Order: sequence, then C-alpha cells, then structure tokens
Amino acid sequence: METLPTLTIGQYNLVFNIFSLTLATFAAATVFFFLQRNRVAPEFRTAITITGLVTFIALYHYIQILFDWKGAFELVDGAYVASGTPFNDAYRYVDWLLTVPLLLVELLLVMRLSRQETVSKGWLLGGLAALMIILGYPGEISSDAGTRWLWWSLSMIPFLIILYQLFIGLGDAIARQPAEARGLVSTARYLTVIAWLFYPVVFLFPMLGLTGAGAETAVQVGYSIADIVAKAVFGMLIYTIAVIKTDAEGSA
Ligand SMILES: *C/C=C(C)/C=C/C=C(C)/C=C/C1=C(C)CCCC1(C)C
Repeated sequence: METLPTLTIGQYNLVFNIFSLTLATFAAATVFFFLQRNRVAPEFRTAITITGLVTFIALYHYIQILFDWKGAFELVDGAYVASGTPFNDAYRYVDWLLTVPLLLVELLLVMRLSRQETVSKGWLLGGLAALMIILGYPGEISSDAGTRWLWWSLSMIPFLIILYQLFIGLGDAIARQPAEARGLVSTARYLTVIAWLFYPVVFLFPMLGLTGAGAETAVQVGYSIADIVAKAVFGMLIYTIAVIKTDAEGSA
C-alpha cells in the first residue's frame, strides 16, 4: 500500500465531494434502471437488469471508498495528513473486475446478436476485460515507475484487443442493427472507447511528473469521473437504445 501524501483542505474536500457526487449518481441510476426495466420489451430486460447491477455494485464500492478516504486522513494544523489507516485501492480493482465484463455484456445484449454470437463474444470480451484489470493491479499498488510501466504495458494488450473487437469484430453486427438504433449503438461503442481510455491515462499521471498530493487528487478525481461516464452515462445510452428498439418493434 502506497504512503499517502499530505493534502490541503481544498484537495481533500475536492476528492471527498467527487466521491459523494459519484455515489449519489450511482444511487439514482440504480433506482432508475430497476424502476424502468418494464418500459422495454422482454428481450431487453436482462440488459437493463445488468445495467442496474453495475451501478449498484459501483454504489456499494463508492460507499466503501468514501469511508476509507475519511479514515485515511486526519486534520492537523490546517492540512490533511495520513492517519496511518491505509486507503485501500483494491476496492476500485475489485469493482472493475466485476463491472467491466458486465458493461460489455450490456452492449452485446442490447445489440441482439444471435445467441451463439452473444455467448462467444461475451466470453471473449469478458475474459479479456478481466485479464486487463488483473494485469493492471500490481502496477497500481507500486510506487516504482519501472514496475508501473511494465504492468501498464501488459494490461494494454488485452485493452487494445477489446478496442479492436469493438470496432472491427462488431462492425458487421452494427450494420445489421435496425436503422432507428444504428447510430446510438455506434455511439455506445465510441463512448466506451473514450471513457475507457481515461483509465490507462489516469494510471499514468504519477509517471508523467505529477507527484504527491497533486497526483493523488488527480487520480481519484479522474477515476471517479470516468466511472460516472462509463457506467451511468453509458447505462442511459443502453436504456435509450432498448426503448427505441422496443418502440420500433411496437411490442411494449
Ligand atoms: C466502470 C469501470 C471501468 C469501465 C473501468 C475500466 C478500466 C480500464 C479500461 C482500465 C485499464 C487499465 C489499463 C489499460 C492499463 C493500466 C491499468 C488499467 C487497469 C488502469
């Protein structure tokens, strides 16, 4: 576990408030997705259930992260110094390990591929996503730049294969989407790529000259914003696609 830097009151509060905002977003998103589940045709309900589970899992982890952050610092002479209680980075990685494969499954389910294609792509993309997170963790908890670069590079391999799969592997499936939904399904793909690109970049902050309090603040704020976009905003897009397809089929 890395040693925590001393933060200004402003830095500490910024991170605390972003965690709190993220938590509220996931709470609202979870309620929304579960309440709206029956708004979509039965064949899309599993996708919406998974969307709600993702924000629920993230909600749980942000509660842990928020309390951990509180316990890891104490206010001494107008600055927040490490209390000695460690701040546990593992919550984020456990959260990602569960939610990242599920996010890819959401996208596959709302695309309505053949059953066989959904299962095979689901295992492929889900497996690659899990591998990516597992390979990133030894780097995340190291403060040695060489070690961080090594695990970053290894984790980038499954990451790039996922991006390739989203663009090339699913290209013809996008073309087969009904006209009303094709644009949004493609947007969901782009949103995934843009939001996911945040993570390996945020990981690099401490290696790109950002140190101490500035790096810690930037990393926590960066991951939180990326989580909101990748889970809640992405989930709204999945929900909207399901509604549009439902209405187009006239079955709800
Ligand atoms: C809801 C959480 C999401 C969508 C998390 C996504 C996380 C990644 C795409 C992480 C990728 C990483 C690399 C590609 C290299 C460095 C280590 C990671 C794990 C930060």
